[in-house]
Amino acid sequence: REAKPKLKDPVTVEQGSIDKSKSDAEAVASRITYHAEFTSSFSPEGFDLPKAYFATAQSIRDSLIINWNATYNMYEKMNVKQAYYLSMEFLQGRALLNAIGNLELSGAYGEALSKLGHKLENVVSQEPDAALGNGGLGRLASCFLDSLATLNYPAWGYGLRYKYGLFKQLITKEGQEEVAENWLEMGNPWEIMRNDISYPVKFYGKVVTGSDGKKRWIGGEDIVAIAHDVPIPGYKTKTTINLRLWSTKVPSADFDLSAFNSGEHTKARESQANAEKICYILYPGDDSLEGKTLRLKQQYTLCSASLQDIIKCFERRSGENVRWKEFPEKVAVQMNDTHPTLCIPELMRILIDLKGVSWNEAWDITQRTVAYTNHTVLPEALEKWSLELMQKLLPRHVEIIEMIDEELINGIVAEFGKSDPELLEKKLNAMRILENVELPSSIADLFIKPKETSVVDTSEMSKASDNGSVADEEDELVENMEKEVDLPPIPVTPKLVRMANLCVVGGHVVNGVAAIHSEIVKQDVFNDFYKLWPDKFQNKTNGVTPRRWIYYCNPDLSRIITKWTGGDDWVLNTEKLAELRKFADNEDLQSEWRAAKRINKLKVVSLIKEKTGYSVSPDAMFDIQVKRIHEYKRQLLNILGIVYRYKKMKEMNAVERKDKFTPRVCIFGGKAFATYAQAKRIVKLITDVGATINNDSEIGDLLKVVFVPDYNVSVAELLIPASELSQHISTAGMEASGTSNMKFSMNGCILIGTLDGANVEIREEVGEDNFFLFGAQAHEITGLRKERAEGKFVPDARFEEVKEYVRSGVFGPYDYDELLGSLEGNEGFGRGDYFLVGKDFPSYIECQEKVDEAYRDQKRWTRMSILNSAGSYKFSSDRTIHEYARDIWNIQPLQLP
Ligand code: T68
Repeated sequence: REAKPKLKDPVTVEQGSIDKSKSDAEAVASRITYHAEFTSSFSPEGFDLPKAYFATAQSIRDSLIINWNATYNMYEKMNVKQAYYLSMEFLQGRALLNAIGNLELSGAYGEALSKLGHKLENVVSQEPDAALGNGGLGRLASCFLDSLATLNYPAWGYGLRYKYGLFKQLITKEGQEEVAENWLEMGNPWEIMRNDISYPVKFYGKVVTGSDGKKRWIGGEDIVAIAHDVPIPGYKTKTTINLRLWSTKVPSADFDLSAFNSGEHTKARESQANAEKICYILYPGDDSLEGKTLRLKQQYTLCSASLQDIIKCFERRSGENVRWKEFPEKVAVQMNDTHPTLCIPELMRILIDLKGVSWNEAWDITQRTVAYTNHTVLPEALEKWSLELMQKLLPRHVEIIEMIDEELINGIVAEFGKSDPELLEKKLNAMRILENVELPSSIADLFIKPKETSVVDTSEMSKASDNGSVADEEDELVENMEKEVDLPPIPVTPKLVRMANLCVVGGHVVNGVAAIHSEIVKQDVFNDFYKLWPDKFQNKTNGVTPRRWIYYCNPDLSRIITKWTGGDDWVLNTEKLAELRKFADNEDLQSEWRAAKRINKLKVVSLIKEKTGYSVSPDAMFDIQVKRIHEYKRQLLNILGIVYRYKKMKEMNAVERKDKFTPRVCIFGGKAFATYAQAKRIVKLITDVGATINNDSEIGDLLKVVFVPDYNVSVAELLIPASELSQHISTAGMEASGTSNMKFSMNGCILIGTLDGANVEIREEVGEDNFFLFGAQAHEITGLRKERAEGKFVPDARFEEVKEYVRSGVFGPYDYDELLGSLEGNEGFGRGDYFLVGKDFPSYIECQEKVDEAYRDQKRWTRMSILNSAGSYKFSSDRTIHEYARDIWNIQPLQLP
């Protein structure tokens, strides 16, 4: 037997990069010029900013690759347990400043670039954001990678390499417009394409049983997923972990040469285009069947390619002794929400069909390997897939899911017995993975009324009459029959796969992302499961990386923190921030603190001028709400509060106005999902209100309203450090956690918010005097909605007044009936104010009056601001990652020598 090839000794940065004989800056400069000459994709003359950015990035990438290789080799050699974070989204933002800083080369790079004629900050701002995500969920994944690398945990991220990032948002007179974001247009210096790491991924086809009784999935459409590795450097450590992103193409032979030669050029490339489109964009519109199919293909591609890769790694590291039951001792798979749920049946399929593991053993391995994080309680956001579609696309997986569902049914029957059919039916309805799918007859017989689930033909009509929607359609049907029209089959309750239930059943841990959210997960969303398996449920309050979200984005504040806490170790141990508490009233700290805020505000004054044309005063309070536009996040409450403020100002004379109101710049930012009409109307209202108020000379600097277009990670890095008040005002119980609330608090911003998500814990940490609280609480919401539905709710006169004011046309001719109607009864556009904007409006505007008052006392305000930074130490993603590592993944840190 041949000896195993020896693993190479890890190469270190010192060996491979900077020439120590020269000064660091000189060495860096020569590396940059080397890349400008030899690896550049620009013409030889000149060294303008885009070229400088690429050469700088390529020079730092060399160091990252050296550390990446060393980290990889160490994991291979030590065969440690590794965690794999599977996510459809990673919202990485820019990488250059972070990489330079983490490698502790900021000084050298600054100096080198200035020798070459550029400022580091200008070079850095050339980089397009990597926006492979929508919002919080994707940004959380990126913060986690940063913490994993920094804390030396053996872990990788897996995602998809979307050709186009999240759309670019334009704000026009019509409101939001979406434009494709071609972030890879100029090339991506951060990725390493691995031509030798690719896996086949199959769709459609059929399942056959071989003579050995083994199932085989054959035929169908085959594509290939190719690995692109993005090095993720830890802060002040050599550990550089990996974000592996998959792109898709057809197997290389799949080019129809004869079609091409006979002139059918498009046809020749058809299968290639079909394969590539899987990774075109994040969340393609799914109103059409094509759109739905594409999304499911995306999810399966991520799961299948990543698991094949993880399994190959396990086999490679096991050498000749592959013991499948030890798989969970080497591998932890975290599913970031339900989008990677197909990991469960895919792992089962590979283990059973390809590796010969028995069903029971495969199920045990799968359960011990995967865990699920829930990020939402909104019922409409809990994913359900059409069983029919899934059956076509992934026939073998559906067989496996059906088996899992059947075992679950048996388990539920064993637990609750058959003596109380009503209870049993209730449990089965809530917990089954398959919805609207017949029960096995032995169980169905227990219930008097079997549920009708299939497509109804006319002969079946009488049976379906117990179902409201079917009955309505039935009337139409009869009417149509009388007209003798051709009748399409009526779709009835479609058969669905509930992905969240599959996650809860198939994983060993389910976690929520803030304390209150995890309680809702247990008591409401998955209550039946919680009662059955209480130990499966955990809380992991989110966190954000203090590197990106204070240290790099707010250098002025960072210097102050370092000075007053006696060193920069707070960047790694945020507990140190708490030491600022002792100095909250210290006048020197206070004036330094305010000066830093002012510098950051001045940057935003320029940003606003550049992006919107509006001039705003740095002396006014910067009041910010930036997040995805959603009705539950209630940007509408904020803008109606502003409208109320404006109306009151107009009713006063100049002296009264100045006396009563604190000057404010109200800043909004965020994208509305392209097909979310109501969210887009909210954007339109904000910009219309801004256009009126900002041009009202009577009001001047007392109130400005701006919508910063195309909010993304880089814009957040500018806005958050400049913020003084930030709004986290979701209907209580609806925001799972929120993470920008943590970033704002860290940067000395005071929050106005409801008792929702992580607000609850932030308020606990920073102290209730340093948080502006208003609004109904989560436990009251159901009752309030009921009251509203019964017509018992009497809206506050101020709320009626403000809606009337908008309707009067002060903010332009746009018809706001559909938007404002949603806050009213149930007639016409009325949607019964599901998000309770009307209910919370009075307490919100009263709370805003307290904000004005507090801001007038700058000493008090600065104290509150300092106490926010000081109290934010808990919300570092380092703390969160330690908890995941300890309580879910069971992985240990491993540091390079
Ligand atoms: C967010 N969820 C939560 N979802 O809204 C936020 N959903 O409270 C929380 O802080 C954050 O997750 C991190 O835990 C999302 O961002 C999505 O983006 C999403 C995307 C597709 C389908 C469903």
